[in-house]
Amino acid sequence: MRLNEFLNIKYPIIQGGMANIATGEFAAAVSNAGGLGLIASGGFDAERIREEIKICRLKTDKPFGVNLMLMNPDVDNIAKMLVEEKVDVITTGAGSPEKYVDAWKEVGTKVIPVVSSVALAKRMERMGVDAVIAEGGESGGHVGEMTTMALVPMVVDAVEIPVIAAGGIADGRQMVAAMALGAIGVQVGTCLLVAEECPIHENYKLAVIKAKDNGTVVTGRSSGAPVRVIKNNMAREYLKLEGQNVPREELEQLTLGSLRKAVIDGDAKMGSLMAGQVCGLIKEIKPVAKILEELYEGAKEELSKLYQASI
Ligand code: TUI
Repeated sequence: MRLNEFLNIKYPIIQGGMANIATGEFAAAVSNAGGLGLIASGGFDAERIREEIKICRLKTDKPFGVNLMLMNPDVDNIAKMLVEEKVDVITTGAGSPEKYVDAWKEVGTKVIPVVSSVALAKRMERMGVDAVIAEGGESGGHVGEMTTMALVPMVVDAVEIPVIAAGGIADGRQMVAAMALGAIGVQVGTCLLVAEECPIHENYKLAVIKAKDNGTVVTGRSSGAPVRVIKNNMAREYLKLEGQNVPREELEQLTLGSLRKAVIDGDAKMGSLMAGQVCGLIKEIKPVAKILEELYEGAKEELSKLYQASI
């Protein structure tokens, strides 16, 4: 079964969480364009997310979801609020949703955690989740160690539930590759940063377009809070702080605080511009509908080329 049938959407494409970026309005734009839009919870409290869910429901009649960032200080309240709101889908990131899965499943929500290892994927399957998103370290934001190319087929072999691929996917070639690895669909984030509807400062979008193949870096590897961002003064400063025994929580706050600086103020030098390695493939700002259509149609075209060429 393909992800679009599984979620009752047009394209087998889920939007990534994108803390401080993916509002209800943006998630609705993604869902209206045929993907699964997600409201991000990183940086928001439970009541703010409830408001965003309301906005999303006003702006779309298509399925949408919420991404629960498990390091959010208000995580317990958000998890409880999500039981009340009965959203279509909950994806989770940056931790294990163990405590909450049963309550969400009971109200009919599809639960799809992001995992960065085979062991986590198996643990999630035992918990009774509906699918997992196997996310490679090419992605933006909080990252694991494995690459998408290595992780996805290992997770596909290790679990019976459907697997969605994420990390390093921005065009049709990469989408076909993800399906060839056994994924039923993909999750994308970086290519949506440059959507016209994406509510980030234009400087952030321009930095994504300007970044080349080596334009991102992972900060926080040594302190246990690895986050991929566009290389700038902030990233260099963070890397320096890491060597000075600054507590993990403080570094996380620094990252989230400076994420807002990038998203709202457009501070491309001192803001934390979370983005994946695929930045180098992204060339222009476009409507979200065009980004999703080109990704899907591009994948179909690449697949037929592969079929004709054989190997
Ligand atoms: O969550 C993400 N990406 C994110 S979250 C985020 S907000 C943030 N801001 C500042 C500091 C940190 C985060 C930005 N980007 N991706 C999904 C993901 N989840 N990747 C890896 C994991 C993961 C890691 C550990 C999932 C589960 C896990 O479990 C640990 C355990 O054993 O409980």
